[in-house]
Amino acid sequence: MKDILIKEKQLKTKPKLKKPSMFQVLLLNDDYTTMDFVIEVLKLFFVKNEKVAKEIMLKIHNEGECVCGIYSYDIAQTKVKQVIDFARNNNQPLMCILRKEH
Ligand code: TYC
Repeated sequence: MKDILIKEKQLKTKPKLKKPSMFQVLLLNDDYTTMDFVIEVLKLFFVKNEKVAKEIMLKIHNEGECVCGIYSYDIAQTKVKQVIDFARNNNQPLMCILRKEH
């Protein structure tokens, strides 16, 4: 009995360490943002080289969206804000969203 009680206590006090959720940052296609602008965004905010940036831009253009990076919540949220601010300051309607990974 004593053993069982000790086991229960150990179970109850066992630290529950959950891995932090990760968040995908996606760019969405639209009809107006220029291809060159999207390539620039991918180089500036997602650290892609010219070749990879062009491939990702074309994937978004053809398929509607693409995951451009995966980060913890705070960094993902900051990326979304930085990209949207940069796009609006340059009169581009580009959309950037965050999606929780499962
Ligand atoms: N579809 C745009 C065009 O034809 C290009 C584009 C690509 C826009 C990717 C947004 O996330 C985007 N000019």
